[in-house]
Amino acid sequence: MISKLEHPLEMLSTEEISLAYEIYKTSEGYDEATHFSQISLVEPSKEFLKDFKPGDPFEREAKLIGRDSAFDGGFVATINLSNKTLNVERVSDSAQVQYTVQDIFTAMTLLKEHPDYQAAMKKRGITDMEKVQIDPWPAGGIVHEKIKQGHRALKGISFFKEEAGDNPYAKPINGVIGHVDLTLGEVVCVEDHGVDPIPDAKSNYDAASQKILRDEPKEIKIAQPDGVGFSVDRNKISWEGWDVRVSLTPDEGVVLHELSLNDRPILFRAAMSDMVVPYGSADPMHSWKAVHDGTEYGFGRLSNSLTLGCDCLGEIHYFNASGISFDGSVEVIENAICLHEEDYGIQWKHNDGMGAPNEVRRSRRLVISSISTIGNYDYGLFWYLYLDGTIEAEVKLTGIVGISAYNEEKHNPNQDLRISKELVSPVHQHLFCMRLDWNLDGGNNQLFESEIELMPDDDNNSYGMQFQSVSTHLKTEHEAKRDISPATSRVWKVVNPQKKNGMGLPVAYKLLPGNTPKMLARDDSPPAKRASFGKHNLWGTPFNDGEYAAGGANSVMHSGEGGLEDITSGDRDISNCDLVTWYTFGVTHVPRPEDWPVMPVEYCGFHLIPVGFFDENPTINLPPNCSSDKNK
Ligand SMILES: [Cu+2]
Repeated sequence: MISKLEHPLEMLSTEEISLAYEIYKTSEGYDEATHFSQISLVEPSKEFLKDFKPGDPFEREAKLIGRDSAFDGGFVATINLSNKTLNVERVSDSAQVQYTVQDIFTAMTLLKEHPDYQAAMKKRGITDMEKVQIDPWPAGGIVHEKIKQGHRALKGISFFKEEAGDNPYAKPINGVIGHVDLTLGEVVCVEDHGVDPIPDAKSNYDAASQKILRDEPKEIKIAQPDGVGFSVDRNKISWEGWDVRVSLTPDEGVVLHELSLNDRPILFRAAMSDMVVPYGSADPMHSWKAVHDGTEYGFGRLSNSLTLGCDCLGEIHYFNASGISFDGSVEVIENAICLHEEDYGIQWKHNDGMGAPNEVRRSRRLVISSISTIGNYDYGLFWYLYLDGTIEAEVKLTGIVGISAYNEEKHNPNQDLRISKELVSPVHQHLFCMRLDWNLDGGNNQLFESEIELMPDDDNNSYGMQFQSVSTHLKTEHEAKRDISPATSRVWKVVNPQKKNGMGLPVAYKLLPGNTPKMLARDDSPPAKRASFGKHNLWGTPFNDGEYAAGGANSVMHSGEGGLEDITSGDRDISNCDLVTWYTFGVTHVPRPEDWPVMPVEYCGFHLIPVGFFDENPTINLPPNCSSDKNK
């Protein structure tokens, strides 16, 4: 019996996940080797959702993904939870479904039991396998010669963990890479690039391991004695005119649905489609790395249970999210999404010295966030909604950088940066691709590029100091492949040509890029093929159901077909359409000593800002109370 749901975009409940598993167990393909990667809601069509009214009937469907004993890429089952039917599609052997937790443990166990691996450890003085931590990494992209086409694989690198609780990354075991064929259930090769000494220093990051702790800082208390400013109805949030529905999907993490302001739609759906972390080092422990953390391991699937006062501070509302474990049991991530309000300094101010009033208003923002831990790295995904109509997406990068024991003869100091006396960390990038499905003020949208150009020298511009803002309509998918240009103040505008503001001009939102690279690897390199979304910062496509995956569906062992480069290969018309923009942003990480033993948060992201969406400053009507007024 499924509890009553009120909206078709509510997250899958634990009961629905159990039911999906029960239905799948009756399918022909289900066997003793069946392991699940993930489960997600099949979201109803855009038309259905746009017409949906409270009380309308709706069906629920789940997509259940996993692998079994068949020698292909696994299965994708669509399960109708309302009428209990299912449809199973097999993934061809050119790709594999997402890694399961079982895959990870299988790789660790097989390697530790393998004589070649044990011999490689012994060469380094390690005989106690309990003290070895193996990190399995995706084996796609640069596939080892012993892994056959159509096989699922992982590459294991190792760390020496002297005592339980130690930071294993302080003691990387250089040289050894174990290749595990998960389809065969075998170790097919243990590469050994030579022995380097294992570092001595421990470099633990917990408080008890620090020689001196700072004095406890004075408490900052965030209290909202009158209650919070937002309201939550199941997974719908309302705040200061904003309405948005949130969910957490296994690949994307937090998803914003049907985002509107003052009942004017802005985004139909916004989510992180994929991400990639290409490494730039020649060190054999890293030279092959370009993991799609979001889709190979699951950005949402690996979300943390957030803690009050630590992960999130203030008056918090949490949303739980549920998924499936490899064995079919339900996994609940308690407090997976954090919702709260933050004071954000001043919204606007003017101090008039000539008799007009002195006025200042405070800003605040609504924060919707989650944090995912993928191996050594931790990523926060933060969405902020502001009082002035601004939407901000921010990724917070923290956790522990990739590591090798320093070897002066082997390491190029410009590729492998010294972060401690004994350790180097390779240069690498983190590139995130945010898919923004627009519904700006309802109806079709257009995409423009705006930037600044100098006016020509003439009698009107004799000092050569005049410039103007010029806009170019990006009419096709190829025209919309664009890169940032901070020197010309380049932004992109999404426009609704049918909806005019009080000046008779079409309403718009601009995408304001942050400082961001694009992919540095050569265009025909394995990472660039697999993560083609990294080749440009901006992409635009006409909405087409099924086009969600910037790196192609089922990215494990995949060479990249079906990603954004393929999606846009037909150069479709986007001149006036149901517009989707894809924005790739991130950081090129040149590790520094301050990143060790754990990285202080580094930030990247972008803003979406109204441009003529309103007729005046939409916060002019904020009441003038300052917090000190309340204390009088
Ligand atoms: Cu990094």
